[in-house]
Formats: sequence, structure tokens, C-alpha cells
Amino acid sequence: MSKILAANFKTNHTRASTQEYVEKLDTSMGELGYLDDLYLFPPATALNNFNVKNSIHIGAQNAYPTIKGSFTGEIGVEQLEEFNVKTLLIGHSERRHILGETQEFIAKKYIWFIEKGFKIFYCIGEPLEVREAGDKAVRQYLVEQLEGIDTSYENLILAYEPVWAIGTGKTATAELIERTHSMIKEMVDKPLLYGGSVKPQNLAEILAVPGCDGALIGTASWDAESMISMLEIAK
Ligand code: G2H
Repeated sequence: MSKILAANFKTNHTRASTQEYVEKLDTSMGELGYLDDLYLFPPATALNNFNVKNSIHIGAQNAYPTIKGSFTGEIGVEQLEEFNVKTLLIGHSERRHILGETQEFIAKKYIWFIEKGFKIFYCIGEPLEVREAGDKAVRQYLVEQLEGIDTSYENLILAYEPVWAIGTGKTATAELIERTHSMIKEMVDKPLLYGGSVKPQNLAEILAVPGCDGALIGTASWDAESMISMLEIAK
């Protein structure tokens, strides 16, 4: 099975630098003969109808479950449609822990957007104290993060992102990723990415883990050359 790579820009890049980045990636994908899908999640201000030759798909890092309306600071389907965006990241740990999204709200958002036919990248992952409490606690935590989520939805891609490995430089070991992915796959039989300090130096090992269908990459994706080197590895 071909691997899925996704780049999460978080609060990085401008509209101009995203345009430049997409052009570089598109050229390199052509040169490398990279035929798999690549998903980019730029900030909302950089969403655009990019003119690309390769399979670069643009997704939104966040949106409110509405077509339009009075939700100050949020964007809805009307704003996403302007740029043909039909892919959405839901449940990222930064939205859960920094922006305070509850599981109830995340599930509501998920159900609303699947009804609109969006492809969803849905993130789950445990904090350090839960990991340290052992596999049983991790399973219970992940089950709770799937509460209210219709996992039979055909356009669902999951990402396992242990919170203690996000942006910290600490990557989960291949053994831990394999064990946790197999636990998640028992619950949900969908493509499952790993995320958390993925970089050119560890991507090959992570993609080789049984049950790992790709990677959701934050920090190491922000530099186009770094991302291109990861395309080369994933090819
Ligand atoms: C996890 C990941 C991308 P990073 O948040 O979603 O970020 O690669 O910086 O750990």
C-alpha cells in the first residue's frame, strides 16, 4: 500500500510563502516521480486554489460546523468552498489541549463535516501521564477520544499522535508505534498515520512499522527542502 504524507503547517507560513512552497513541492514531485497523495494543511489565511500538476491536496486545519454565520474568528464551509477545500483536520491535540475543544464538540464537528462529505484526518493520542500508566490506560484514553465518531465513514484517515512526542523532538519508538497502531486498528479499520516529531532522520523507520500507513508531519514539514527529502524517502 502506498503511504500517505501530510504536512501540518500549524501557525506557520504566509500566503506568499505557502504559494512558493507548493510550487517547489509540485516541481519536486514531478522530478522525483512521486505519485502518491500529499496533503498540506496551511493556515486558513493561506488556503488557495493552487494550480498544481501533481497530487497535492489542500486541507484546513480547522473549521466551524456551519455553512456561514456569526462565529467570530471561525471559518465555515462557504469560506472553504471558495478554495475547493474538502479536507479537514479534526481532533488535533493542540486544539484539544490549547484551544479547549471538548470531545463532545469534536464529535459534533466530525459528524457535521462527514455529512458534508469532507475527507477527515482525525487525530488521537495520549499525554505522558497516560502513557506512563500503561497500555490499558492508553486504550481507554483513545477509546474516549473516539467517542461520538462514526468510524465507518469511508473518507476517514486517523492519525496517532502521542502528545508527549509532539513538537518535543521525542519520537515514539518503532515498537511502541507498532503496538499502539495495532491497538487502534483493532478498534478502527482505517488508514492510520503516525505523527509526533517525524523528520527526515526517522521517517523511513516509521513508515516501515507494520500498521503505519503514513505520517502527519509538523515542524519538519515547514521547510520545503526538508519536506522534499521526506518525499524522496517515502517514494
Ligand atoms: C504533531 C505533528 C503534526 P510535530 O502535532 O501534527 O507535529 O511533527 O511538530 O510533532
